Amino acid sequence: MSDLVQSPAWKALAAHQAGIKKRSLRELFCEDSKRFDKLSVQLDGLLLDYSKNLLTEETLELLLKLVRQSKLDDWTAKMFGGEKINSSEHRAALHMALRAPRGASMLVDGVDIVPEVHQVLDRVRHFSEAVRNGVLRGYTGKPFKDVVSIGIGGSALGSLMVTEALKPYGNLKLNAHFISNVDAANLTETLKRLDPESTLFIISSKTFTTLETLTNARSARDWLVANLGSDGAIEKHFVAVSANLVEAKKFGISREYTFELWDWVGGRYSFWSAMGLSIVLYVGMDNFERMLAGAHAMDNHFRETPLERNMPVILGMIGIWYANFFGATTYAVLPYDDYLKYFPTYLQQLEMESNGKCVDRNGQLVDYATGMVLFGEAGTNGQHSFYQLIHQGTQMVPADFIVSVDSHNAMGEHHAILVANCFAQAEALMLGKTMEEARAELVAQGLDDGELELMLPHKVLPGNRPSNTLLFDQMDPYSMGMLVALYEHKVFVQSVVWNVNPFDQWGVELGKQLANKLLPEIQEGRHVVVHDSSTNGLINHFIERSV
Ligand code: G6Q
Repeated sequence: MSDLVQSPAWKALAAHQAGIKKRSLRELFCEDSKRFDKLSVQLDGLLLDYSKNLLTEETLELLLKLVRQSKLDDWTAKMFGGEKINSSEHRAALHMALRAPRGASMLVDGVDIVPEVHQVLDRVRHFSEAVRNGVLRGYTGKPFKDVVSIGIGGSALGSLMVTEALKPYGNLKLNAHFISNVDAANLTETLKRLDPESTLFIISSKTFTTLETLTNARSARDWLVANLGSDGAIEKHFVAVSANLVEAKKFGISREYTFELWDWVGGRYSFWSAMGLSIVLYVGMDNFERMLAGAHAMDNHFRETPLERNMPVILGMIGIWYANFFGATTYAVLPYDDYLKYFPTYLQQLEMESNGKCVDRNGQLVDYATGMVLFGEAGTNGQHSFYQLIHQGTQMVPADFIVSVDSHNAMGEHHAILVANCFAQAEALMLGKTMEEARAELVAQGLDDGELELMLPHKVLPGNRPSNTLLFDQMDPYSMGMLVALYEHKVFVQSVVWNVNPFDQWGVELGKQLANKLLPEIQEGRHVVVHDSSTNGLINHFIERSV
């Protein structure tokens, strides 16, 4: 058994859970009229209500013991101090430097990296303003109207998610498009509607070797050259964001149009850098800087606030409570904000790629869960599909609700209805509907006794389904920065307790290796026997059937 599972803090939580699971949230709220005041915390226009969780103050104390035993403070100091805590890749994880204000100092190998970060941000400002103002134009002299970002995974999801989230701040003269999938449908359907003369491509790839990205980038380059009739157009229409300046240059992108990235930034933590160029082009550098300021405020909160009032620590501990002590395997993120429709997709990578590990930092197999499968959808849409299982299914699915006080679109009753649904769902999950309540409802509907008894079990909702609610004043760029940094640090807190490295992703690398190996077999079209019978069978069937 692992040290973690044998530790007194873990055992105390396991014993405590046996008592808590017999309690109901209804009871917990009845017993303490101040529960909301005690179990909520605020920061810069963000309220985190975690009172609708199956926990008491004693639970939190025990969880805090677990966090303290993991030496979170030391790990946080190591991370902010630029130590190479991404041990399997021998790298620091200093995404916080990307949002550190000018004049701050953060060191990697004794070198202050904040000035470099600001040098690149200054270039991003200069470049984006020139594009937005029509000073930088395409090969034929037309201003840019469409920006197509080509990248995948960590080099795409953040920019896609934020560009959508900050649409109310978007430039109406520039359209943002994102191409990730190597399926030609993605590129073809996008290019169909675009004018090559006014289209700018951003090739976002830290390594500049990712098969999907390079395949899409080459096809986009072919399309541009075919339409504009000259290779000379490439350097006016292609921008690179990469740590691999050599490959970007070989592709034909000029140094002036290349923005660098560093090895101390992981892909899924990188959109705060030039990797967010498409965001900047769309919402402008001032708004991007407000987002960085929001993230920096969350960094400071995480570093400086006592653990018991620390938002990322609270969210992290609650996730651990359900994953490790209630056996929850699935977790829902439910933004009641249509602009946040890609937030669950973004978080899937952040949480599942970071902590989806089965060995600990020492290479030992773990004997405890290291995360939950995350899914979600903008409210109220999800209410009409998968919420049913969360209300009445057989498993616990803890949820995070996200909503704002103000709407960007003051239109009739829409926002009041949206917010009412959000609060009502969280309440209904918590309270459920008792047998007595269900019976009273059916009686009021005039059902006869026989029918009533048949209907009754279906109408009961067990309740006791936990959730957090994040209530923002407004989803502006600053809030956006806080929201993402909150989850980044939450994931870090959990990784420390679980003793896993949240900054590597060897499973992703495997995909990259395997596809490169199998591709020639598909392309050469010769009968194969080297794989298992299923893979051989699929390849051979494909080859036989393809024209
Ligand atoms: C993120 C992962 C992964 C990566 C992509 C794209 O943390 O490492 O999602 O971002 O595979 O990689 P490149 O940026 O190198 O193309």
